[in-house]
Amino acid sequence: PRATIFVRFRELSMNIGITVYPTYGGSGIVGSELGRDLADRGHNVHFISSFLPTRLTELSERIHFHEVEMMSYPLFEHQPYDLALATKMATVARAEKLDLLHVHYAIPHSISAILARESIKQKRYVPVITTLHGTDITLVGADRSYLPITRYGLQQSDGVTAVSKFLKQATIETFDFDEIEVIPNFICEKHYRRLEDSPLRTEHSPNGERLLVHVSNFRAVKRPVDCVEILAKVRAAGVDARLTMVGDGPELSAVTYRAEQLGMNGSVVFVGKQANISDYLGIADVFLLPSELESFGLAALEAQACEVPVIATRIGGIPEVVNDGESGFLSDVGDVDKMSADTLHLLGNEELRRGFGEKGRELAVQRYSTSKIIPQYIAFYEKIVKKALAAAA
Ligand code: GMT
Repeated sequence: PRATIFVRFRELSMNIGITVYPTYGGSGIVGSELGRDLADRGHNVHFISSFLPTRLTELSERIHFHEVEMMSYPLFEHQPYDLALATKMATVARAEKLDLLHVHYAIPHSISAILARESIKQKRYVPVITTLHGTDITLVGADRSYLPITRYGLQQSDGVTAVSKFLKQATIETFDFDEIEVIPNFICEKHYRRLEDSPLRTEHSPNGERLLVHVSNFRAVKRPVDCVEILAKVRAAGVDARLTMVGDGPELSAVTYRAEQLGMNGSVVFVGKQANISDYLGIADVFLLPSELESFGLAALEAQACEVPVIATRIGGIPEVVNDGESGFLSDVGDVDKMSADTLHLLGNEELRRGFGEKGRELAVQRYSTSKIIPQYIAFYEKIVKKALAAAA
């Protein structure tokens, strides 16, 4: 029998399945915030994941959560999460009459979604949209062990988006696949803004010290140790500065060790994972993002929205987000001399620093506000659902 596709009319709401890594990561944040915004616009959003995504603190009439259940069996050395996810996706797609499945991060989510789609297509064809975020292409996907299956996931998805032009180009080069629409990440400009007179600022700069902030998941690719090197050079130049580091991850012990070696212990504060990153960005003087790889650099966008100049590396998608010499300064990876000199330049000229902050907010709101980006996703959904309908007719 021919596949049946259930399409709603343009003016009606869609039933959208979203899968993310629910942990502390950019793709999880983007997928969760996209779902929340879609629900605010009247769509029904069904998150399908191993647990409730971090940023999704509340469910509502239009936001639903379906937990992937895992059967534990002694024969399995590793539990087959991908299969449990595919099963859950298929079950939810039928029960909730999903119009599409939108997965964030290719591995394994796109493969599970394709499996789910294929397993139920005689009853209902549910198009799969894959959004590429970064290491799903540049590290994990490019690794020999995952490359063929990642390519298959791209080819078999009904639609593919990437969060930056850089990532689209990287996907073309690695996978020889170019049917990709670039839809950049976004910010809610009401949530991300400068916080004047916040008690947190007094807590983190008790004696009026200048405040550097870093936010990441402390993986090696983020080079968080460079932040401590920059702080040490800034302080050695006679500027009374402190560094607040938000997040947690495998590099944390290397950072604390280096801070101790450099005698910076008293000037660095580690606050761990935080639900509200804007509380910290909103009080910063300068934001540090010395990453080795960054397909977009969501934290840099969030900092700019909070009027904070960004000191970052000239890699991946960062130059698409940060205007070098206007909203921040970019350097080569590992060039902590230049990054600290740029930080000192900004801290030494308040008018310049504030000007960079204002420019960053202007860029963030003009290019990346939810009101600009979410409609691009909705238009893409409509295009893909229509295409799938036409193919089945
Ligand atoms: O690719 C990763 O490292 C993980 C991923 C995530 O899920 O946190 O981060 C990527 O996606 C973010 C959201 O689109 C981007 O802002 C990050 O730049 C990107 N990270 C890298 O490319 C290293």
